[in-house]
Amino acid sequence: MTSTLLMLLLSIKAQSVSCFPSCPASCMLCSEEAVICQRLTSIIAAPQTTLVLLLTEGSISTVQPAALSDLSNITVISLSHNRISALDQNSFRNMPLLQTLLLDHNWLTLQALEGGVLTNLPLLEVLALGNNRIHTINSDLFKGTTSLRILRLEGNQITRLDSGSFPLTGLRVLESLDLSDNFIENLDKNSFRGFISLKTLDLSRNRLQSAPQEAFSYLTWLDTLNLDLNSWNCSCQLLDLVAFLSSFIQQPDKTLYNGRRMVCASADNPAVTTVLELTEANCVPSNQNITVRVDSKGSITAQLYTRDLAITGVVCFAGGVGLTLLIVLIYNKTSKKKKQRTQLNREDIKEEASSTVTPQNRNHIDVAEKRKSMENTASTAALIQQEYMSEGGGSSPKRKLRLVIPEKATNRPLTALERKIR
Ligand SMILES: *[C@@H]1O[C@H](CO)[C@@H](O)[C@H](O)[C@H]1NC(C)=O
Ligand SMILES: *[C@@H]1O[C@H](CO)[C@@H](O)[C@H](O)[C@H]1NC(C)=O
Ligand SMILES: CC(=O)N[C@H]1CO[C@H](CO)[C@@H](O)[C@@H]1O
Repeated sequence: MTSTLLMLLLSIKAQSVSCFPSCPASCMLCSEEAVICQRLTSIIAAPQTTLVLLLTEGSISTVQPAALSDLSNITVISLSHNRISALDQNSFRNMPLLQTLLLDHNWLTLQALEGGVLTNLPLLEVLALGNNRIHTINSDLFKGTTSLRILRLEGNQITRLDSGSFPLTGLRVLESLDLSDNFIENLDKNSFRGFISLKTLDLSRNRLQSAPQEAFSYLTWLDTLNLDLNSWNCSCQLLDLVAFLSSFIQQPDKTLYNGRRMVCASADNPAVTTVLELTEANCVPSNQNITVRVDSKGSITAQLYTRDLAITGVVCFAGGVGLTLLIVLIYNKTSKKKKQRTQLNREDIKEEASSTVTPQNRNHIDVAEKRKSMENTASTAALIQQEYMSEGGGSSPKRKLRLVIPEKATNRPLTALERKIR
């Protein structure tokens, strides 16, 4: 019974690997047309008749020139999720029917792809190079892949795309380009110039602060665009792009991924938080509030200067020591009261402001405080003048002086003016 079962199992196993003398245990399928294996350390010899070869999730590190050279009818190759860092110029030669080549999740660099690895694949439609270690691309890589419809380069380390990154004429039927999750900071207005059939473009999760609208605006067939999760600097220089995106989003057959919620990483005007909020009117903060602050600052200095001048003038004019001292005392009294009042006001304002601490609010508060102190200063000056006028230079000041001085004597150090008077 047990031996029968064993024989049955063996025969099933033998059948599944029948025409394949060396099908490893980790293979799910080894047939004349398809080989599907995982966890391999190197590429195994597949039958010449193979159409589909999937050797994924292993530790394959290189594709030797001879490894796949007999597979003249092959249409699909996937070597995804391995550790391939080296390719040979002839790794994918003699594959005139290859339509899909998946090399994503490997250790490929620009150096591995240079030298014409992909140059002789006239029917290749799908090329996946995502999640490798590619930091630069140039148009030479795609010289021989004129049938490419889908190109995936997501999850690499590409930092910039200029006019020479992709061929101008070689990718005329490309419909989908995935460049998401790279480090792209710079786009040239001609970066995608050759993509006259492009429908889908993904540039999300990059580091774009801005982009020329021409990079997208001539892509006539573009219907799906993703620019989300970049470092958009929502200042005036982004206005052209915003204008393009606003009209793009309004067309019923076009999709801007996450359109109205695309977040600004920085903005000259902190009130602008999403890219499509940006307008000519709000791309810089209004100058009005800044002007008010600068003006009031200037006038406060002027006011202080005028006050000092007025006091000096009054003092000089009065001449008499007693009268001068009286004025000083009156002034001190009122300014002390004023100080208390201002302090109270300031505390009120602080309490009001404590919940809202935007820079604009702070500006408003500054202006309010300054205006109040200006008013106080003005009223003090008026008071001094009034006192002086009502005294009329009479004889009473001396009496007042005697009465007042003992009361007022405190530990407070004398002001320069007081010292001078004494
Ligand atoms: C490739 O396919 C053609 C047409 O189906 C067939 O005649 C030929 O034998 C195949 N070549 C190999 C090596 O299997
Ligand atoms: C954003 O752009 C403006 C205007 O070009 C520039 O002054 C500002 O420094 C930029 N901000 C950042 C964070 O790069
Ligand atoms: C850009 C900005 O914050 N402008 C403010 C200037 O101050 C007025 C009120 O004085 C506000 O209404 C504006 O929003």
